[in-house]
Amino acid sequence: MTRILSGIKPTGNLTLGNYIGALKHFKDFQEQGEVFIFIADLHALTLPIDPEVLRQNTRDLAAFYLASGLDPEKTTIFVQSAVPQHAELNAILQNYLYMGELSRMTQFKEKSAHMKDSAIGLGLFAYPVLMASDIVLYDADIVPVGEDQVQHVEITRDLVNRMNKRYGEKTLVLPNYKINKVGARIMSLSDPTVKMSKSDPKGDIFLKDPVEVIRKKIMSAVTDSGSEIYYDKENKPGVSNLLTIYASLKEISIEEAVAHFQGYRYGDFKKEIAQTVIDELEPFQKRYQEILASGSYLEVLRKGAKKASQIAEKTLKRVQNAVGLLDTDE
Ligand code: ATP
Ligand code: LTN
Repeated sequence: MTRILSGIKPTGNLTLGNYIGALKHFKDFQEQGEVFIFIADLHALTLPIDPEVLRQNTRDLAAFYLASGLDPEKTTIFVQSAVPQHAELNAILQNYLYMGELSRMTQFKEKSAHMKDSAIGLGLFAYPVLMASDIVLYDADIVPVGEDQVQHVEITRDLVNRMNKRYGEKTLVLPNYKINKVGARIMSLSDPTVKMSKSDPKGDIFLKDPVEVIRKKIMSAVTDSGSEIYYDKENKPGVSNLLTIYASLKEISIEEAVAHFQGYRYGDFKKEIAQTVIDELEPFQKRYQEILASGSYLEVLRKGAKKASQIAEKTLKRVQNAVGLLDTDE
């Protein structure tokens, strides 16, 4: 059976970008294979974060996962740090990714650009090693992610090929990334040339924003000069971003979205986009509140970690064995 795995870092308030690029689609994979969705809390430590904030973000993300329609009977939902095999495999795999290739990672370059060397943690640099461990531990075939994470799946593939060449073809399973045709990169509403990002919020719509705040943010989104509505990422990044948001929520193509808005003025265009976002997020927020208040997510996470750990242990043993670590229980 196809294994599908993905995760989100509990680094901040989830944005509409996270929802469209990742969260919204996770549930669709439940019909296509065996799904593992986790909270990448160890990854959240790669940049400074307050302990209480991290804990609360983790609870929030668990509730968001469940509110998005993930069914714990079908999907294994868990917290990364609750499955110790992630860190154990990381300790082995860190020897097979190299300084040169890690220093070329776009995410590392972007996140460390304004930091002094003396403040950049090793975890930020070695981020792709832990991410590769997350993926290969479950023999994942498919990794659904937004565009910004493709490079990390590619370096995981390099690592898998390297390991398999050295230790035998069956050591690790080679994963493929999967990105959405529409909505893999939602841009900031105030500066549509930069990604909407939860750790660097500029013109973001947060999944927890009250609906009237969402409406205000969309109504004041940067549009472009001219008055026509068409898709042109280079020259009309603001309008193109709003069209992308609309198309991905309505699950239609960009062409269909453009056709729909023919003859609209910017004001009415934005009004309709705002209502579309609200129609999607309002019921989602209600489910999220209920789940959070009931605390039901805790049992889901406990069961998920138990199941994940059993599967992860098999892979870990296989790798320990392949690289030559002695198993004294043998
Ligand atoms: P951070 O700002 O902390 O790096 P982030 O907002 O980029 O966080 P991640 O936890 O890195 O969020 O990403 C979770 C998932 O959401 C990933 O699959 C990522 O590709 C996707 N994603 C993040 N931002 C966007 C965006 N603007 N558009 C589409 N998908 C996105
Ligand atoms: N790096 C990812 C989060 C993440 C992930 C993973 C995604 C950590 N491990 C494994 C898919 C598979 C991010 O920043 N979105």
